[in-house]
Amino acid sequence: MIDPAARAADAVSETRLWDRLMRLAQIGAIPGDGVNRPCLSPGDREARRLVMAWARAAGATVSVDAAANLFLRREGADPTLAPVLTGSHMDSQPEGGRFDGIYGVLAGLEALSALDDAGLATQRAIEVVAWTNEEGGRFAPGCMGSMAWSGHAPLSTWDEVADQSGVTFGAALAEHLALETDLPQRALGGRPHAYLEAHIEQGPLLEAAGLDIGVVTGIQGSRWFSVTVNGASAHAGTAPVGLRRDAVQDMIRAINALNAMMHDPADVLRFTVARIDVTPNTSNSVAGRARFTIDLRHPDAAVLKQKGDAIEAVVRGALKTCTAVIAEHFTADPIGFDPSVVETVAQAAAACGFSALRLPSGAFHDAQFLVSVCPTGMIFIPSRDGVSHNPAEYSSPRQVAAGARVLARSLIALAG
Ligand code: HGY
Ligand code: MN
Ligand code: MN
Repeated sequence: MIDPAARAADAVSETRLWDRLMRLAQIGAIPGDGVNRPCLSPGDREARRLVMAWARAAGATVSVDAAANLFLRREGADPTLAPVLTGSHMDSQPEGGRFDGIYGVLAGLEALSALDDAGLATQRAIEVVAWTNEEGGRFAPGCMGSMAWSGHAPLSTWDEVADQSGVTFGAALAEHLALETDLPQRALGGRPHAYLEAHIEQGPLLEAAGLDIGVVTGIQGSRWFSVTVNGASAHAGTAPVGLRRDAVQDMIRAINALNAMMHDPADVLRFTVARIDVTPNTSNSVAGRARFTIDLRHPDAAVLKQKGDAIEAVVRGALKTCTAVIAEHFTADPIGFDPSVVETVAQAAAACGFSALRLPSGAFHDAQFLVSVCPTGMIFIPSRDGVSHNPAEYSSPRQVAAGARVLARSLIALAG
């Protein structure tokens, strides 16, 4: 009698998983094999309906909560036991790839289908979740669905957060939920037995080392800020430079001062300014306002605190003629995953005959907010050239299947 976990891993179908990934990649496809599928958009809803259809065909039940987190549930033998949760997110960056997030949802669904194909029952139910707005691309910050679900912040926190067209998160969520009233509703929150998320590494380490699987040990911390520099718009031809309150020039001074403060010779600290909005944003009006975002990351909580807390003073010290408003929008502390879940993943990878490396995650994930709710872990598969948040993001059919095999084995171990 072959060990059930081995049967589950063997029943994972590389073809079925790859075909589903490529089918989802058609929803919101952009040139260069990329995807633009913002959360709570028509494309997001189309993708969800497709995944729900596949889940129902595999005998799973579907439900959604007040944050539009989507759950696909496969019953266990004992309904009184807390379920094992797996999954990730379905929303993408505006110029994202075909694997970030959606891979973890489809790998979870593939594990359910593999259990069915192998004729296996588990003691605990297994639920695959698609968290709302992990990316924070359309509505900042990210991880709103998992933060609301885990009690990290109330859902109403982000009601007034607007996207670039002025639509608020609250309005987009209400519109979305009204289009999914045919789905069973469930309460926001829960206490699963464990949570395990499969995801692409989004970095170069596994590929560089020629390894199959990442046994993720934790996630570095992240802090998101916005800086709004307020000056006065003026005529580009007539206003003397000496009398201007030029928000763009002061923004540049502030960013240069921050670059100096954030410089890390060891290249561990991650400081990114990647979104800039200028008003009135015309070539012949001196900018009255300039807003830029800060994405700050580090594995050491003390460094993250020290550098993040210093931002306001450094910005204010750099300004010449303008004022500034600095706000923090997202704080995710560095976390370590549960050693028992990490070990479960390591043993599953070994049992599958895959080479593996223990490593922390440079990217944040919904798993960061599950750590406070239940024993949590992650599985990585390699990313070609370490590229992600870019249409060129790629993992091979063999790699996506390997991650799903390790996930299937791990879920069997966790769900009994
Ligand atoms: O930004 C991140 O780390 C994640 O990929 N959204
Ligand atoms: Mn992701
Ligand atoms: Mn991402």
